Amino acid sequence: MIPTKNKHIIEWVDKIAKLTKPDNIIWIDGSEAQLEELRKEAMSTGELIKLNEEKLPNCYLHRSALNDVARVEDRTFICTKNKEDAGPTNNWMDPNEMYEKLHKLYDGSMKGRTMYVLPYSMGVIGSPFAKYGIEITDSIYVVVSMAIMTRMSKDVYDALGDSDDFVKGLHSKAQLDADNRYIVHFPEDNTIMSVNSGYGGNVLLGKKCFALRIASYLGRQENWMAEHMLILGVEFPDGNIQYISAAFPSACGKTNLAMLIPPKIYTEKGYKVWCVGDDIAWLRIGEDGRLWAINPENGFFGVAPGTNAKSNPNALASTKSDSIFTNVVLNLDDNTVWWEGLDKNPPKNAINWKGEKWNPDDGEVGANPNSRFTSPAKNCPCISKEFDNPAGVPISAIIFGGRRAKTTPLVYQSKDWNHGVFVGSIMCSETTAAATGAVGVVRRDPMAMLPFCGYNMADYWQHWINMGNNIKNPPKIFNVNWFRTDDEGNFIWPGFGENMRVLDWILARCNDELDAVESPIGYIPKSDDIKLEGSGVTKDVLEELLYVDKDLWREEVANIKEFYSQFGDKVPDVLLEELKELENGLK
Ligand code: GTP
Ligand code: SPV
Ligand code: MN
Repeated sequence: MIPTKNKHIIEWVDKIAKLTKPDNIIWIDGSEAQLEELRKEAMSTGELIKLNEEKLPNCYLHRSALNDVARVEDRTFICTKNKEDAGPTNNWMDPNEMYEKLHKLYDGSMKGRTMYVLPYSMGVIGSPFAKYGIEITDSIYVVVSMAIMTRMSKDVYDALGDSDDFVKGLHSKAQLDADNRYIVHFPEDNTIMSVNSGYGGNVLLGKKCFALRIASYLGRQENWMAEHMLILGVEFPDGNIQYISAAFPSACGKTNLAMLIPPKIYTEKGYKVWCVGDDIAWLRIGEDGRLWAINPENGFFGVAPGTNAKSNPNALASTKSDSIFTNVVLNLDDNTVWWEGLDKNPPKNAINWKGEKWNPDDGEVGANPNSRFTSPAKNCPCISKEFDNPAGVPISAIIFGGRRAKTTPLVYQSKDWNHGVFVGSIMCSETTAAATGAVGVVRRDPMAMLPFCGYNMADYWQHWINMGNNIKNPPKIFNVNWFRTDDEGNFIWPGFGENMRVLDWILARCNDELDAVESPIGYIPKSDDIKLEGSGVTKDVLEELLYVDKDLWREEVANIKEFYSQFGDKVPDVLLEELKELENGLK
């Protein structure tokens, strides 16, 4: 039975069914009974492998195709009528041409398969922040993952009523043909089309495709922001909680920071950190003139390698039930999972992410470097009590950050909002396994949104500036870098829980409790103001971490000019002035 009378949904599903020609259509209602039936079916085909019910209740392993393990940025498109609206950093094709091309790929792509229609909400259903989506897919993995990652429920139909204000997402695995893999956004039509992939970021359409690419486009029109940001709350000993959001590129530490456990010198005093979100923030100006944020997601799609009881115990705990693991090692002895960096005891009797017998002594990794866990946010021991608050949380500080061996200091503060936008616009980071292509290449990744901005990046900067003009009490903006290395390539800063020491300084600055040193790039901490007790970091090392090398920054300026130049005269004047000021300061 069709669970909605919304004619926009019914007509669209009908049209897609005629195109893709499934044997069968199942309308997903979000009920546990229906999900359990689908999991059973997926187990019978090997799409899901049931794990040890005692150790990992209701957990499953999934392996994606060998050539399909990460986002495909070179095959991701923003199709607006005008090419300029997509901008020089997005792939673009004329929408009509793209629709035609895609229709050929979807034609009959679900023959012999079942088509699932799933209603979901990004944000709490009914909240002023919430946006709704319908995803059509031929993958059970997508259905059961979306059930964790979003608020997937037939209640969305009630919330929508007769409205056509929902994002249409069409996904078909088709033949998983890498040469015809496309992840396409039509922001002017509220439509996403994904074909020939089965990997998370390409197919869980509520996440990057909707909550960032389409949502950033909507945010510009509706005066809000969709950002690649974690959200966390720092609770002070007196019980007061202040919230921070932070944008780091993929696999650069958002999940880890969002769930950090502070060092002893803080926990002893009663400090705690609460996680509101680990990947995406939607931000709106509140009636009180502050910026308020929600996490539109309902789960974590986290990087497995490196996650362990020491680096991120909260993430690890989140994976202990009701989770799906993708492309990790299967331990055949007890039917559990393993990945590099989990512990020092790789299983001897095991299957690697490729589905082959694997011996840890052979020198090859067992888990894919971009292997992931999909876990309900509710599982996280430090999930914020505001997680489901439809109003969100007020943001005191915004942090930008990247993976940078040199140049960028451990932390610095921008001079004001516009300078903060400049700091975000010049973000630079090494590429990681989260996307296909070379790893470790330094590239500009403004606001960690290079692969996720659904329109012209220069217009996006202008939108940030416009937002700032309308926020009476804006967050302070900072930049961090946990990844400075010594000459041997070792990380100098201990990172993870120790990052609390930097958050402490950041909030002290927000609360006007500390002075700072002015430098050409912004305010740098006085080295006495970062608490080092128990960190193993000496004051000398801290000073090295905070050092601004003017020669390197002069090279940086030259590179920023080149980066900006591709946007022509669209680069906001405000940013050009900030760039000039930086250049002058370095003379
Ligand atoms: P996406 O889910 O791809 O958006 O990634 P993310 O930004 O959430 O990154 P995540 O927290 O999963 O961390 C990615 C990798 O960086 C993991 O291997 C972590 O162990 C490592 N990492 C995270 N925080 C730190 C840190 O403070 N220092 C160091 N050295 N490594 C870190
Ligand atoms: C990222 O790559 O930033 C992720 C994982 O968070 S994915 O959902 O694949 O985009
Ligand atoms: Mn991410």
